[in-house]
Amino acid sequence: MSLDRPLTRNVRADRSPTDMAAYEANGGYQGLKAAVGKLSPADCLEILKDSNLRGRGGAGFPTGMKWSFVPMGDKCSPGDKYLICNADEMEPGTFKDRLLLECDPHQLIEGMIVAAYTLQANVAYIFIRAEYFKAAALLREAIAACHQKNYLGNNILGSDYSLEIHIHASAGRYICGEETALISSLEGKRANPRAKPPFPQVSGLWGRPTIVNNVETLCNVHHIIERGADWFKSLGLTEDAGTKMYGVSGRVKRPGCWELPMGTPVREILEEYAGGMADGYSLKGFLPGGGSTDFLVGEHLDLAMDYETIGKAGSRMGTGTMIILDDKTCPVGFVKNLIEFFARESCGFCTPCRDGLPWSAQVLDDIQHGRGRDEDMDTLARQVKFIGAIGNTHCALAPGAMEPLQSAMKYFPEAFEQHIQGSCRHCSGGGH
Ligand code: L3W
Repeated sequence: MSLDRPLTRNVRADRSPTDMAAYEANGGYQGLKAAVGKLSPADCLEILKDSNLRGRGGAGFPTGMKWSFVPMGDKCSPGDKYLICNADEMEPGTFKDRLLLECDPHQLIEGMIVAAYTLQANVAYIFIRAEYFKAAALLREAIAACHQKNYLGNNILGSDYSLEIHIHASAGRYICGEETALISSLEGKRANPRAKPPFPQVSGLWGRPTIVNNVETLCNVHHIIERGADWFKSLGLTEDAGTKMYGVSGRVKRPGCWELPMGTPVREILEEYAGGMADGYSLKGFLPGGGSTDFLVGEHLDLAMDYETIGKAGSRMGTGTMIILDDKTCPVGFVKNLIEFFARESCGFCTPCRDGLPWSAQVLDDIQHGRGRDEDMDTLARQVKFIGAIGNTHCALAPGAMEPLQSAMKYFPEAFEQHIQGSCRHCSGGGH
């Protein structure tokens, strides 16, 4: 059976990714034409809500519900509203948005036009990771082509709706991907997260109603408006609708990224698409959706990769891009590497994150290098409990950092114990 893969249908090597004629020949900008000036923003919002689209950046918050918090009509004080595309992809092991940006920039632009129309925002931004300069150049080309066609600019296609999209390169910090830190950065301030509530939907960029959505989320929007909520729901294998960009990295035969029905089993992604474990390696565990999710293990391979199922198993689907831990890699070193990354990327605003993460990294370094003591396990357990509790920190960065640590201690306690006793099987046996 051939699969309906709306997001990657234009991913091909034989044409330029910014070729407007080729994009249109494959159904491109039909969603825009179906929506702008034809459907009311309220109708578009209803379709979106009905579709069950959930945010693809990591949290899985329902997109239509998020948009419905934006004050509209008489409820909104005069002034601008904003749409921001979060293209600051920096989650460890995550490279799905890069594929969408570099292979089909028009798709994101079309999704953003329909999203901005639904929200009645006249200004939108793409906040893009600084290193994604190739994607930024392609997006600029696509935006210029849209102006020529009057898909952007004043009175789009003769309607009374106007939109400008601007590209803003990130200053290069992981925390800029947190939506309120992103907004601070876009305003030219230090990228510190803000307290929520108020949520950006009510008070975001310059204090105005603002929607921040991930690249993959926005790429879905015009397909849904054009083809309907039932079509979108029919793409998924489970309750969570649509397709999903899944990825696998680590010691597998074919690391990569694929668009598959939402809810595809973990085993199928790993074995059929990533080709299974590389020769000489077996699976020890996996982080389902980037570096800030909890480990799952072999017993979870037959679970559906979706928000609900992976959540019930004690982790999160996150970005849907798995990082594989193999049997020859030391879990202690693996987790220390992640915690060091998060410690370095802390904004430094709150004490548990600023001081707690380097402390955790130091304890792990001691354990890894033969300076560990039995009581270090209690210290790590206390840190996991305190730093990992949402509410003890200013934002989700530090609790996210604790997820791989707490689950490594749960599933691979022997690795920590062996290190403390001076005989780690992975490290002494020529592991990594
Ligand atoms: C109104 C409420 N709105 C939540 C909205 C909120 C936001 C969205 C998700 O972090 C996670 C993080 C990373 N009223 C609301 C509400 N909202 N409650 O829903 O919010 P939230 O707070 O659940 O998550 P977040 O702060 O957006 C995202 C994890 O994803 N992650 C990281 C991914 C990183 C990338 C990247 O590099 N591009 O994707 C991976 O797992 O740890 O927990 O819009 O306003 N009551």
